[in-house]
Amino acid sequence: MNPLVGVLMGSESDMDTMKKTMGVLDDLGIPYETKVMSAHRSPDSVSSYASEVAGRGLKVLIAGAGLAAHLAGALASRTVLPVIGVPLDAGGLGGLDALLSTVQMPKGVPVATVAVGSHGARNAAWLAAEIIALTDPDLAARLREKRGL
Ligand code: RP5
Repeated sequence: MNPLVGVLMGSESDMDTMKKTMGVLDDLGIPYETKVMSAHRSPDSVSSYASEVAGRGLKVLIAGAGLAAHLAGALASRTVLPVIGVPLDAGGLGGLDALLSTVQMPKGVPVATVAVGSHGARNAAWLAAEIIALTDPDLAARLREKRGL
């Protein structure tokens, strides 16, 4: 199936946490693709990915990064797809550095920012599912069933 969600992360070292995102997407039956790219170490890859991804039919991007976490914002600067940012605790400031870097976007370029770490990683997938469910009644029904609503 063609991916509906892009799960991006700034480093291979983010993989363990971002696997929580993938686990929820797997449970919900939502196809996704995953890539490692960095706003700082591979900015050209981030720019070209964000520019072409909507044209391939993806609906939502989820970006996890730690430290000066600019991946979600850099993606959002190049697409009008919804971007969900997952701030990660890469050491030092307990993830507060990544939280502020991800959430404090200027007007007109939103990043929907979830909690630091594994709770946020899981919720990013739930939120992406809720966005996709706006136009997918079967998925909306699955979400209601899993949430007991
Ligand atoms: C960020 O720097 C990444 O998202 C990661 O959380 C952090 C550390 O990256 P590595 O030095 O482990 O590659 O860009």
